[in-house]
Amino acid sequence: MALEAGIVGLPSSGKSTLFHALTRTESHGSGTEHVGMAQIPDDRLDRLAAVVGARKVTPAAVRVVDVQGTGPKLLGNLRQVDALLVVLDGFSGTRVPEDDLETLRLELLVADRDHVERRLERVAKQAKSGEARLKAEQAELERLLAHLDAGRTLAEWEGELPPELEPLTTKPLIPLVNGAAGIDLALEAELADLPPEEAAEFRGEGESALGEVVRRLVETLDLITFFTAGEKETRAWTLRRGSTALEAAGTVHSDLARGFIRCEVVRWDDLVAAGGHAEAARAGKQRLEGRTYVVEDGDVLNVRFNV
Ligand SMILES: Nc1nc2c(ncn2[C@@H]2O[C@H](COP(=O)(O)OP(=O)(O)OP(=O)(O)O)[C@@H](O)[C@H]2O)c(=O)[nH]1
Ligand SMILES: [Mg+2]
Repeated sequence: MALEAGIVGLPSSGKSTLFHALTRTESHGSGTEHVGMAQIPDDRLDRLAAVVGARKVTPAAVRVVDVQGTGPKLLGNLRQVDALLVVLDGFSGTRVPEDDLETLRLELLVADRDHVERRLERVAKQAKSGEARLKAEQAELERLLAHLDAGRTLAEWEGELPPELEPLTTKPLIPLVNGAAGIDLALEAELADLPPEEAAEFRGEGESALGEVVRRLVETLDLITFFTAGEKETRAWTLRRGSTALEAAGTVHSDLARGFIRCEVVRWDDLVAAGGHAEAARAGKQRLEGRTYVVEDGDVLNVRFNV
């Protein structure tokens, strides 16, 4: 399952424009939620693909969700995302981005408070049965509500939060000022519609502003990239830092995790320098690792499996 980022912001701040720029798909229409994939640019991938003569090249991607508007109910659609991209209007000249960020933090707080209150109502009803577990959850939710009503966030709660709660205020926030002082989303959305070569020509040397957004997202989620480099397909994958070879295998396919035997590992630059898998092996650059091996950024993995 790909990691997921939700886009939030005040009305007309440029949320759908960011969604379009990131995913190159439109976010219009009647639905309350649009989902797309944002590719993670990575120079290493093309160099690997060239060396192994890959027929297909697939970048890693993060899922992006654009919800229409704000308010507790709509923000509730974002309870399962891993991080929030906050779009702030810095282009119209009528807003103060720092103030809007504070407003948005408050909205998230209110959404979490409503969520806790609704859950408390439900659990309190069920707890009338006298079941100890429900009584305990009711008491915990009452303490949480008091904490929130004192103007504090769930991130400031000491101790464990009930796992079912899926709070918004504990998610990492990535603020983006939309405008000349930050990222010009209207321009990025236009560039996203151009063929990649033309967009690159327009940009010249500098890193794409959008690339910067994706980089911040990857950093915030603490992700690393590993590769699979085959002739049929060469592909980049993301993984939480500290994950094992077994978890990496599961990211590629559940069969690879189920039937995991061993894993050949070569660093991407060693593979490129050697000029191919066989050459890298002959040069002693390839090693065999087991399921508990902690995958490093830039590793090329070939999982040996048996199902
Ligand atoms: N000049 C300028 N206009 C922008 C920029 N970003 C967005 N806009 C315009 O602002 C308007 C709102 O942009 P959207 O991306 O639809 O904003 P939104 O946050 O999705 O709006 P809602 O979903 O209605 O809350 C559109 O007319 C955009 O063309 C920008 O960077 N510069
Ligand atoms: Mg929108």
